[in-house]
Amino acid sequence: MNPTALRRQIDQLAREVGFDLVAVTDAAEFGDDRDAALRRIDDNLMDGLPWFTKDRVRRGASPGELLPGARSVISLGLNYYPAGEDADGEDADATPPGQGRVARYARGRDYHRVMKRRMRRLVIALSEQLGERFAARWYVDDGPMLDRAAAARAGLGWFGKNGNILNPTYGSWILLGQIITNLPLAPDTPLRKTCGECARCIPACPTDAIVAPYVVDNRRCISYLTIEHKGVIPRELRPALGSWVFGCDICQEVCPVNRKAQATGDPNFGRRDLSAVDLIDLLEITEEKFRQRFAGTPIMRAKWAGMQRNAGVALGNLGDAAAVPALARALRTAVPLVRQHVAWALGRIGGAGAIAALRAAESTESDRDALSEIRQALADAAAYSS
Ligand code: B12
Ligand code: SF4
Ligand code: SF4
Repeated sequence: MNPTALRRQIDQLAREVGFDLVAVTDAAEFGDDRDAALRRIDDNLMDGLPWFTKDRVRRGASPGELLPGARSVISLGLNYYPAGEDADGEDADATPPGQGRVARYARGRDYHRVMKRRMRRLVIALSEQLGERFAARWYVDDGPMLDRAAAARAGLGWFGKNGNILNPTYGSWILLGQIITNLPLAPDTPLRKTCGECARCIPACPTDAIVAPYVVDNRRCISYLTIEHKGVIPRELRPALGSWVFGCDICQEVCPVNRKAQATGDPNFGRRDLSAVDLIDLLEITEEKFRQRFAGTPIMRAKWAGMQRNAGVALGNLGDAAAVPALARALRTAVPLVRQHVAWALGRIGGAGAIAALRAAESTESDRDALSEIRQALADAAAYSS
């Protein structure tokens, strides 16, 4: 098959198995991206992700090391923008009171599984059509490759100043993956588009995590804090989390390129029951019910206690006294990590009920860190009410 026909075949098969975007780059090293990622590690901006090592970056930047004989990288994009949403700026997803927000990519099935299955089908279908086997390895997110770097060089989109890859049709609401192969494919050219003068996403970030254009400080990003981070959320960052309980979409919601985003027709994404989650239910959910409710979704990654912790912080931020009885119950019964955050929430809400719950817990709390949070929360509550 000649290279043009082969390329057309790949485009068609990729769409048949369920991808929205396909672009190709060669298998040369991603030298500039490797260096940028190594610098990011040196600057401590990837702290908190112990698996994101220099060795991993070096290996991932070199397709030939991941697949001996690699000639091409097929970059694939999957649109996950939920149907039924008005893609018109920040108000696209007004969350009802008492509800926590879940990032759009997580409102459905775990995309790693969805995309890897499709990539496998694509490789099998292609080898059937070619009548021969070829070498291929595929990665989605959890592999060592820099997924965005591959997408940018293949021309699937351009790097936005919020770090995300933007596509002219789908904006940044796309998940990325790539197939490295020994097939010699004609590469596409990178897009010439840029963000231009726009910089809206940078001041919009509530935790100031976008420390410079294209540079996100992992430790400040709400996505890290609510999903990957398993410990205590720094007190000074908690107010900025707002009602996000899993991930964060703010730097994408404010992006003008995303105004034109098209909704996906893919039933794996856009579960309405996950767009807003009742915070008190989430705080009080049992581990068994948590597993039943969120099985197969990315939310499982934050784990039961992580999501209870996040619910506690979000309830503190909402500041509604109606949450005090549930927070007080959690202060007596939840695991220490959650007790720490619900103590903070009670301190923020304040009032007689919250103070009484904190005082009662102060005399029985056995965990040193939780006790310290309870005492700080009592001081906070006193300061707010004076
Ligand atoms: C670690 C990680 C995170 C971390 C750290 C984020 C980060 N900025 O690196 C955390 C947990 C915070 C995170 C958050 C999110 N993530 Co994430 N994450 C990853 C992961 C696993 C690695 C990213 C990585 O290598 N970072 C290292 C840095 C160095 O890479 P980079 O940020 O892309 O930086 C490049 C640019 O800065 C560029 N560059 C440097 N200087 C300059 C200068 C100019 C002028 C230009 C143009 C470019 C440029 O070079 C760097 C290297 O290529 C990838 C999957 C993968 N294997 O690649 C997913 C991935 C990046 N995440 C993804 C998503 C969806 C998200 C969230 C939107 C989820 C959410 N809604 O909560 C947020 C977005 C946060 C943000 N604004 O970036 C998608 C992005 C899809 C897209 N359209 O871009 C990916 C690709 C997963 C996937 N396979 O789809 N993520
Ligand atoms: S995902 Fe949220 S916290 Fe992270 S950089 Fe974007 S706006 Fe900031
Ligand atoms: S908000 Fe503006 S600067 Fe940020 S990614 Fe979108 S276009 Fe680029």
